[in-house]
Amino acid sequence: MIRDKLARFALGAAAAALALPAGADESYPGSGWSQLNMPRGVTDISRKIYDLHMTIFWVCVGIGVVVFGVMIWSIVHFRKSKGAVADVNLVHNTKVEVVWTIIPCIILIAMAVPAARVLVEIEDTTRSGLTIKVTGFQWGWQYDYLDQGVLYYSRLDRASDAARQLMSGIDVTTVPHYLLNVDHPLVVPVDTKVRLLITGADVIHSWWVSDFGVKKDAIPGFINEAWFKVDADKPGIYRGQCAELCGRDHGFMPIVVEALSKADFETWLKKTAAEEKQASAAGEAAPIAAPPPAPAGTTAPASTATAPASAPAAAASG
Ligand SMILES: [Cu+2]
Repeated sequence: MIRDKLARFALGAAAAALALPAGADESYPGSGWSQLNMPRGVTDISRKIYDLHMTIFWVCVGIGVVVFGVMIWSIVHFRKSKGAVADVNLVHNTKVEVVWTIIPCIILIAMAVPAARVLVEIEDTTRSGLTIKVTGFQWGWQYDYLDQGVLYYSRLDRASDAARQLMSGIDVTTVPHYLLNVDHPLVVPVDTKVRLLITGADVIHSWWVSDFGVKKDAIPGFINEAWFKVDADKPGIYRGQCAELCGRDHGFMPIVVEALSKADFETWLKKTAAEEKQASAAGEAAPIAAPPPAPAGTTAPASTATAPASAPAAAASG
């Protein structure tokens, strides 16, 4: 019975994977078989990381084929039934030992050189055009455009939040981008080096958008740096998630980044800054800067109740 069910599930999954060629769904560029691998992404760094990953993957495949090939060939050819007798005198062979030390050393150095080059580039946050402070909290993100006076929260969108509640009765397949959508995405310009200053307000989170090749821990008391520069011809919406188990609602704090053309970004920035200024002059929190409300239909535990209070405090001190 269970075996039947499993077989049907496996068949269904295989059929689904085959039916979905890469890029079938605009919103999920990595559908189908390509989901088994990391994406090439939309930044220069993400492509370098991908190429490095593939180079080292094929080196590993080559080593695997050679090592297992020799092993299997030896087992088959020198088996007891063929009259093979163990050589009990061979305990040491300097030549072989030198070879099997030098060859792996050369392979390791050959892999370390390009890897180090990409790592250095990943860490180089100099000459950025825009700096945004990213604060992870239980359970959402706060984006602070340090030089532009724009600050707001980004949380799981209301439709996903309503559908995820126990016995909500909502078919989650009808919710667009279920659990991968937010109310206010991070908005950035394309073709601009965006530097992120990443920290945490309560526990450790991790800001991860694989299309940018960025995954950085958000640690309370520390500022981690990361950067990305979206290709000039790739404005669009990119999705990610918190990648550090951070508590009860870890699975419900997605990341959405909207990459706009430079002109559109300037328009958005001016409009948002003006809205926030107006709201603070009127003595009220700007609609998109309001602290996140407790999720509807849940009894908030102590940690949820303190999260909105600690997040603005962290912002004020930053
Ligand atoms: Cu988190």
